[in-house]
Formats: sequence, C-alpha cells, structure tokens
Amino acid sequence: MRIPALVLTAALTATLPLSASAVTLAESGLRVVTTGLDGPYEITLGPDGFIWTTEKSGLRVLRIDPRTGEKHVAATITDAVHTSQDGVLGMALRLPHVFLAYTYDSDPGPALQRRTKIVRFTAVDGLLRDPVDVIAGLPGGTDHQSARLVLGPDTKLYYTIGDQGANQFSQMCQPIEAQRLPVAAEVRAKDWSAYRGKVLRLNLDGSIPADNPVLDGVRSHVYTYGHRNAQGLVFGPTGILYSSEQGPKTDDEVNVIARGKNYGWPHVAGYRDDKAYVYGNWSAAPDCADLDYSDFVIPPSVPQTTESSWQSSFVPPIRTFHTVPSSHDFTDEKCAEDEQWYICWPTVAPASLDYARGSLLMPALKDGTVHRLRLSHDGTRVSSVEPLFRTVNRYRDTAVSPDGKTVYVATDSVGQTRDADGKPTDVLANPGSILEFKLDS
Ligand SMILES: [Ca+2]
Ligand SMILES: [Ca+2]
Ligand SMILES: [Ca+2]
Repeated sequence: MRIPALVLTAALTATLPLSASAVTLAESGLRVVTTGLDGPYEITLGPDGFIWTTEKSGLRVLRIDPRTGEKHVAATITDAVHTSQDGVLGMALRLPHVFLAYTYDSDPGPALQRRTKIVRFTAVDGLLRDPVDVIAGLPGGTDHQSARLVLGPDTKLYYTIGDQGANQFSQMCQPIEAQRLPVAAEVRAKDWSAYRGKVLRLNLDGSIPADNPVLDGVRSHVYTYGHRNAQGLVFGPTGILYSSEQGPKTDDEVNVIARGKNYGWPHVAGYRDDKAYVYGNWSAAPDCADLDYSDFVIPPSVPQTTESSWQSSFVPPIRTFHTVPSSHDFTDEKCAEDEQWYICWPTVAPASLDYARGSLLMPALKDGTVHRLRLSHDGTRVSSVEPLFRTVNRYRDTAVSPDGKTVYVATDSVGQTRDADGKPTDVLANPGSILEFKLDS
C-alpha cells in the first residue's frame, strides 16, 4: 500500500535538522521507475510521454517509459568526456530538436582541453541525428559546471555556467571570474572565457540575441553574472526565471533571475549580512602556489574582504539554505571521520529546480531531500519550505507531469550524502535511479 509522500512533513519546519532520520523507500511513498542509470543529470518529460534523460558519466541520452521503466538509447555522445562534474549534462527539448550541453576535448593533439558545447540534434524515430553545433568553446572543467539548459517562453536558450571551481582546492590560484564581463574584442573573437559564473541567453542558432543586456558597453550572451554554481534553472508559469545555486560553506541560494543583474558572488554569499562568510581571494596571494588550501583558515597573504565592504549593487536571493551566524561551528563531530566536514555544513547542495503546483521543487545532494518551496501569489517570494521526504540518496533532477501531480526524481549513481544518523556515507539507497512521487495540492 502506498503511503502518502507528505505524511512526514507535517511536523517538520523549514530547516531539516541533521538528526532527522532517513526513511525507507516504502515509507517515503516513492516508487522506483527504473534503476541502472549511469549518472543521470537532466530528466525531462517529453511530449512523447517518455522521460528524456542525459547520463553525465554514461555519455548517453535515453528515453525511458515512465510506466515500465524500459530504457531506449537515443544517442551515445562519442565526443563527450567525463571525469567528475563534466560529461553529458544539460538538455532542452523542442521536438524534433534536442539541445544538449556536454564537455568535449577541444585540443586536436594528445592533451585534454575541456570545453563545453551546446549541440542541436534532430530526433528521428527516437534516435538523435544530424548534430549541429549551436555554440562551442564555452568554459569546461571538472568542478562547478552548473550546465542547466532550458528553453524560455521567448524561444531563447538559457544556460548556466559555474565559476569552474576557481579559488578553491587544486584551483585555488585561478581567480574567480564571475564578476568579469566580456570585452568587445573577446566577443568578436568568440573567446567565451569570461562566461564563467554567468547565466547565458542564446538564440537557437547560438547567436547573441539583439535584446540581450549591454553590460560595461558590450552585448554578449551574458544575461546575468555573479554566480557560483547555479545547477537549477526553471521558468515559472508567469515567465519568472528562477535559479538555485550552491553556496560555499553556507548560503545555498534560490534567486529570481533578472536581465542584466549581478548576483554577488564571490563578494557576497546569500545576503550581504557578514554572517559566516568572507571572500578570501587565494588567487591574489603572491605566494598562492606555496599555500595549502583550507576551508577554515585563510593565511595572512590571502586578501580578505567582508561582504559589507563590497558596495556594488546586487540582487539578493529570495531564500537561502542555510544562513548561520559567524559563531557557527563548521566542525560537527558527526563528520570528523576522514574530515568529511562539508557533508555536515548548513548547505544542502541544491542540484536543480523545477516548478509544480504553485511551488518550486528543489532536489538536494547532501540531505537526501526534495524540498518544496511554496511561492507567494505573485511568485516573487518563498512563503514556506517543506522537505517532502528524506532517504539516503543524492537527488539530482526532477521532471514534472503536465498536470503537476506526478514528479519524477533522478538520483546520482555515486557520491556522498548523509546517512540516517546525519553522518557521511557513500552507500546510496537507490543509486542511478528514477523515482516517482505524487504531489498533493
Ligand atoms: Ca528536469
Ligand atoms: Ca548570490
Ligand atoms: Ca552573506
């Protein structure tokens, strides 16, 4: 017997505590549609009734029957490359056309030079044929790809590109370019390197829309800037464009994306409140190459700026997950073993965003939850947040039936999340699967 998906939410508040136990699949009301997927990244319900699915690591596009779970291979992308966060990623349907975003090797020699391209295919009898490059040479790498692709009501493509993991870990000496806008010579030369940390808007043939914003005197594909890792992007029914974005140790964001605006990264995480975040610019340290990267200690040679010392105007999020005071202890003992601290941080790692029944649905990688964000009547504010269920999974993307009542959610094949006790685990309950649940009004 099916147990309603929302049975668990009544007593829960907007913040799902780490101690909230995970439930079994049966308790959650989730139905397994299919398993055995190799890194599903985008799932979208096509007008043909199939769940179109990209496989980040499997480098394929599949059409899956939601009733039987039967898989049909629509394409294997032979020139795509995958290591970690790269691979076959975003997808937008306008059948018979299918737009795909994937990582490829732009170096003709033996070296591997990762770049991203958006390619238009034509679906014929369920198979993708006749690839045509829409745009090539976009930034590509193994971290913070974002790579969510949607078709707007204005028949333009919208595409998110993350900051590529600059200024952290092994790339700590690479500057974050989320605030750098392209100059005219770069646009003329089709040098898209300044597109890191942006939301792009493109004509279907890849050209720059004539009504894109002019930023610092230059019109380019850049629609908005100042983004870290916006893996979620969706239009609401009245044309509002929403994104979800992964924060550093705090402050995942849900944003309303408005033409030409700055969203603050890396000067601001979440709101400009000086809470638990300063911008440490490792890449500007004279001795950067000699430093050991740390999430907790910023060495004296690394320039630091507070959020409030950055005076430029920016658009704050409509919701954060979660903002904490500067006194917050980021070394929760639950995550001490192997120092997997990030699993216990207040962020949930939103991996996508969808719209259904007056709400945004936000699947998250770290807390095994699909969050339901109920919107205000005009759609500009989040009025409440409910975690719909909690299992030991990394939720990657959703697809919604036309009536908004049935939701499909894809899970990562591998990776870390929180177990039933809130501790890090890489033992996932339903790896590489598509699960189904019903959404109450
Ligand atoms: Ca989707
Ligand atoms: Ca922001
Ligand atoms: Ca902040």
